[in-house]
Amino acid sequence: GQHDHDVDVEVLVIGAGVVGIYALYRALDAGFSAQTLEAGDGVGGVWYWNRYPSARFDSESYTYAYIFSKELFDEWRWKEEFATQPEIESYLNHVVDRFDLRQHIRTGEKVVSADFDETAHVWTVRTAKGSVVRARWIISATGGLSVPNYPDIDGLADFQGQAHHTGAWPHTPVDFAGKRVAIIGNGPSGAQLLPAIVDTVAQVDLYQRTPTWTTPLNNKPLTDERQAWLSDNWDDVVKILTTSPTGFMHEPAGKFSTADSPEERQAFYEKIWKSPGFAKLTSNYYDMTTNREVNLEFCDFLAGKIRAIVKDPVTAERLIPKDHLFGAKRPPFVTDYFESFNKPNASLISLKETPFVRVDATGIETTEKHREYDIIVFATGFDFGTGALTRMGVKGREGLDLSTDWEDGPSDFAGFSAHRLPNFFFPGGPHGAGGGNYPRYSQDQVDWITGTLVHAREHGFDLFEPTAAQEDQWMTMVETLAPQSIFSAEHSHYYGANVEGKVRKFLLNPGGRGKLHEILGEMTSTEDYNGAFAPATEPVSA
Ligand code: NA7
Repeated sequence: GQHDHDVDVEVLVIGAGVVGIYALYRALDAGFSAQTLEAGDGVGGVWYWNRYPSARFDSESYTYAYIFSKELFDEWRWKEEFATQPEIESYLNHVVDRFDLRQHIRTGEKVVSADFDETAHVWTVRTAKGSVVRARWIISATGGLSVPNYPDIDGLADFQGQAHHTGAWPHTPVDFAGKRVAIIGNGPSGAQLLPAIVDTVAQVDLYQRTPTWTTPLNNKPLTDERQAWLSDNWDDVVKILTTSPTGFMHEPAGKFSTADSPEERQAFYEKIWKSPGFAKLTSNYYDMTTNREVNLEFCDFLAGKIRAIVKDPVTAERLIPKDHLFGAKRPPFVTDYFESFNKPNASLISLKETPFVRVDATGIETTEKHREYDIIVFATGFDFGTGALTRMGVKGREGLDLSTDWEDGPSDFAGFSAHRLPNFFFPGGPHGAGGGNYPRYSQDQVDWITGTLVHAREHGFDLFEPTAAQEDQWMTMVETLAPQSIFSAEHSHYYGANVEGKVRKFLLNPGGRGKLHEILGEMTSTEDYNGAFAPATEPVSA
């Protein structure tokens, strides 16, 4: 290939999670010299850090996993429809070795600054350890859910027991046996952890701020028949996963709620309750998320299920959401969540009724009383979308500084690039994921990004930067369609609401795959991507 003498490496990938591993694979496969810097001491990203008991997929294992290689699919056998973290971490390590990527990945290297040389068109990246890498292109696959969010409670630092965040879980397994445990937060992480430890601990209290429409995951072993079917129908599987609006394989309902009588609707809801994972959204009535009446009817059905499962009526009422419709917040899909509250050693504490007063050396005090704990678990989520990018010391053109320029919310193009941020891509970034299967959205982005780098090489461009007009077009789409997104509840991490002091702006792509490809298609209609590419300052080849 060509040699670029100004740089150490043509493509620098930051992060070796699901998206970063794929970006590295694609860049090398396209013939670029490439390297990855990863903050953790191992690969896996989310699946490296979130090692709490029973952390698992709630997308089907084979729809979340890579689909670029049928050989990879055929060689790897998932144990369950929804795999647990240790299996996922093994898989990602397997992929890294299988495609000979490990030699290109430097772990334990946390990026602390990235500066762009506007004359040479080169990024200089520095790490906490003092490593320096000069690269033409950066693909920052630093994750949407990678910076843990902690609650702001008085006295947090005074606690003398163990305290762990689900998203920064220690490598030495935490011994829960006989312990008094507090779990703060009831999103997917807190909801997964509770049933996993309830039979081991002496006592577990789950501190809930906002109830969620949690439904059963309906996990099961991945059968030989299913594996064989997936393999035999691989081309169709790939087609569905790369074209369906959500990136899932669930059968659509094929009907609106109005097609069924009230009795038929109840029977349909029973079927939905028993369906796997996200099928409760993707296989539900077409108008479930747009028709308030039918959504309220489904919420009544779910509330009935909660009342039937949870024996203590006060706890049951506390667990039923009153402030948002089904699907408006990203719902957790978890086995035995509500059932856990029937155990004599588990209780639910409503922070709406009895807020935190303070944490002290021995435990947590609410307005109701003080409770002693050995372990406090923060299942309090992440600084979603922008958290990692704004903490990495990224400085673009004309003084662009992500740490301050995005204080009022991120401004970007296609959820992976930005005006005044040349040659810098961030797949899986803010406005990246739509309402669907995260890796499938990120795959679209990585394929487009690496395709664009090939285009640049072929046409002698060494500078890519979306124009202000292109960014405006994208951001107008985001702002216009945000109110129509299914994840429209403003009290959610998709609006930054879980992070104290964070501006409330919608952080997903509300236009989904359709709008993404439409807007990218407009950009790529000319050789210079309608002004996004500038000609190379000097010949790229030696
Ligand atoms: P989530 O889904 O952001 O959930 C965080 C939970 O923590 C949620 O219940 C929050 O309540 C709660 N929380 C956050 N801050 C506080 C404070 N200060 N006090 C009390 N409770 C608090 O994070 P997860 O890790 O569960 O899931 C992240 C992603 O993983 C998820 O989207 C899937 O992609 C899988 P709130 O609702 O804000 O009132």
